[in-house]
Formats: sequence, structure tokens, C-alpha cells
Amino acid sequence: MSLEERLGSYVVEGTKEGLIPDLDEALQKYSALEVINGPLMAGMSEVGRLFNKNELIVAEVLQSAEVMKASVSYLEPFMEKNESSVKGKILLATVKGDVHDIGKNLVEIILSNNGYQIVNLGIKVPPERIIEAYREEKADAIGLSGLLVKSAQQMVSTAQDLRNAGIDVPIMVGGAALTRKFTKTRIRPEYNGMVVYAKDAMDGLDLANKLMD
Ligand code: B1M
Repeated sequence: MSLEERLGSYVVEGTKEGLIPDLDEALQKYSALEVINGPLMAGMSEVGRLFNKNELIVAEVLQSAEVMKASVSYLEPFMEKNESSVKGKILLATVKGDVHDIGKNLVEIILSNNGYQIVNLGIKVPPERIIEAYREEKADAIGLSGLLVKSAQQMVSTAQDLRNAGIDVPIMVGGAALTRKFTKTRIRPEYNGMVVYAKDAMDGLDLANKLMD
């Protein structure tokens, strides 16, 4: 198996045996983010495909998620850092009803390595908690993540609740359940401030830089 195939297979198999030496080898060829977005994400996509076909059970997907998380935290110190000044404070949350947090945590790493102060509210975060945190933290923007189809709808109601609470700072949304079109046609009309869709963590950084300019 090639190095790239091995890295994907650690995620698919949910095993960490041999992972670290292979991550070290990968860092000789690729940047930390390329390793995540390339072979590790390919492994995660395969996990999603197998899970869909009932060839993996939730417990196995959890093991895969553990390998992905361990890899991201091993790679984090190797990621580019640009900490010249604090560019803004962003609240991040996986929306109510959704436990998926690997993507959101990757967004946190990328943004905090690039000058943003992040308040990570965790998973299954109800709108009331986001509103409370916004008031406590006086954040410049709010980031919502969600991977389930029902999470896309949850983002619509979260945007409504934020609007009804008088909040209008920019909202950035992301996660596999969403599309640019859904964001534009379903979330944006429900909010008084700007709503932007990020397809991945780097896109999220570009958008945050534009929003905070
Ligand atoms: Co779940 N799960 N899962 N799961 N899981 C999916 C999402 C699914 C597509 C799998 C499938 O069926 N093929 C499916 C959703 C179906 C649907 O609604 N359409 C699914 C399901 C059904 C479920 C359960 C219902 C299963 C069950 O219990 N029967 C259950 C739901 C529980 C709940 O939330 N209430 C469940 C549970 C789990 C685990 C706990 C086992 C585990 C999560 C562990 C964890 O996150 N701590 C898990 C996993 C790992 C997955 C898959 C396999 C991988 C997700 C992942 O981590 N990807 C996933 C299938 C898939 O996506 N291929 C699946 C890697 C991550 C880096 O990517 O999060 O997309 P992602 O983030 C990307 C971008 O989306 C973007 O940036 C990141 C990349 O740079 N991004 C943002 C994300 N958030 C952003 C926010 C931003 C900006 C960009 O700004 C704020």
C-alpha cells in the first residue's frame, strides 16, 4: 500500500497502529493541511460510504472519528501560524441535535492559528446558549456547523432566533448538510445580518478575513 492509502486506511479501519510514523513520513511530502484534506478526508469519505451501505456500525464510525481526531491533533503544531494580531472573536457551535464536531474543530484550529479568538461552544448547542454566549463574549461573528440533513433546518431556526434576539453580526455556516444555495435561499432571508457559506475550513478562513476587513 502507498503512504496515502495507508493513511486513509487507518481512518477506515479505526486503528492507530503505525499512524504516527506514517504521519511523520507524510509531513516530509505534504503540509499538515494537505495530509488532512487529502488522504485522511478520503478515508472519512470512505467511512461515510460504508456506513451508508450498512457495512459499518456506529461504534466503528466512532473509532474512525477517534483516529481522525488523533491525527488532526498530532498535525496541529505543524500547521502554519499567523498570530500577528487578534483579528476578531468568533463563536463556534455545532447546532442543536448534531454531535459531529471534527469539521468544526478543524475550523477552530485554522481560525485560531490565523489570529482569531475562538469561543468553541461544543456540540448540540441550542440557540439560547448561542445567544447567551454572544452577549457574554461580545463576539464579532458566529460560526455554525452541522452535518445532518435536519441540521440545515436547525440553522434556519437558529438564524431566526438570533434575529429575534436582535443579533445581526455575520454568521458563517458550514458542514456537509449544507449548500451555498440552501444558505442563500433558506437561511439568509431569516436573518438581518450577513450569512456566508464556507465549503471547508480554509474557505472559512478566507471568508472570516473578508468579513473582518
Ligand atoms: Co455521522 N453521519 N451520524 N457520525 N458521520 C454522517 C454525517 C452521514 C453523512 C453518514 C452517512 O450516512 N453516510 C450521516 C448523515 C445523514 C444525513 O443526515 N444526511 C450520519 C448519520 C446518519 C449519523 C447518525 C444519525 C448515526 C446513527 O446514530 N444512526 C448519528 C447522528 C448523531 C447526532 O448527531 N445526533 C451519527 C454519529 C456519528 C459519530 C458520533 C459516530 C461520528 C461523529 C464523531 C464526531 O464528530 N465527534 C460520525 C461520523 C464520523 C460521520 C462521518 C462518517 C464523517 C464526518 C466527519 O467527521 N468528516 C459522516 C459521513 C461523511 O461526512 N463522509 C457522517 C470529516 C470532517 C473534517 O468533515 O465535518 O464535513 P466535515 O467538515 C468539513 C466541511 O464540512 C467544513 O469544513 C470541514 C473541512 O475542512 N465545515 C465547516 C464543517 N463545519 C464547518 C463550519 C464552518 C465552516 C466550514 O464555519 C462555521
